[in-house]
Amino acid sequence: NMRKKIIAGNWKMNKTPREAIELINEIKAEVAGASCDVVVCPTFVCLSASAEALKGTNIKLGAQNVHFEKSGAYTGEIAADMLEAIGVEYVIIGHSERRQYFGETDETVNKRTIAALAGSLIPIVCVGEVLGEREAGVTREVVCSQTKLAFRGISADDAKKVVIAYEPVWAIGTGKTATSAQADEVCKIIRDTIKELYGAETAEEIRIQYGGSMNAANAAELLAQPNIDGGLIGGASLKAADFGVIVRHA
Ligand code: 3PY
Repeated sequence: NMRKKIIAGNWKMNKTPREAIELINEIKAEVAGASCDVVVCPTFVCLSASAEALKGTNIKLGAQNVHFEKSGAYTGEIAADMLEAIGVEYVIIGHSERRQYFGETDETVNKRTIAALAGSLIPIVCVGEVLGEREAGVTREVVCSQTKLAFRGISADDAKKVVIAYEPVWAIGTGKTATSAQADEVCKIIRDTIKELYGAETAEEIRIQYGGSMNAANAAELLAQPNIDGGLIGGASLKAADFGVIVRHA
């Protein structure tokens, strides 16, 4: 396929601005000349400093969330235009940690995705089943439904820009990884869902990452799967050398 791979680091709630700059300087050296898209997603308070540190590099900047309203009385929230104005190009939406701990629902994921696209940000929309759902054999139903709801009201032109991250929740921060066959199978299910919604061309173009304890040791095999177009990297994205290895495998 013609899809350009994309490796994004989800730094979660780690690093001060000073530490973010240090890590970016280490990562810069590791990923110079990468043939894939490379994105780092620090916390909101690190974004401005990170944007400065990333100038002139091949690394793009992403945020970890975005609010769906444009402005107003939403204490503590941040709008897409504000992110775009400081050099943010990507935004993670609906990460399982937000679904688990912060009341994120399929409906708010959809609203954030629409707002991100309206603000010229590329959404990285996370979907994935929890352990109980996998064990109950309903993984297909869960990810199909999450995908359909996330894309509700989004045009085919916009849909193509979206990156989907398949993150089996049982493999996040647990050290457990889906086997490459399991991961590819679900990424294929997601691609088929996009085909159902938007047709074969969009399904062929849209990029689907695997996320969930992807690391320097397992990245090569996961990234070699036909339906896996990259990775959303947790812990390993905080280690420049490991992140570099993953990027070189993409
Ligand atoms: C992980 O690998 O732990 C992730 O959550 C990536 O987003």
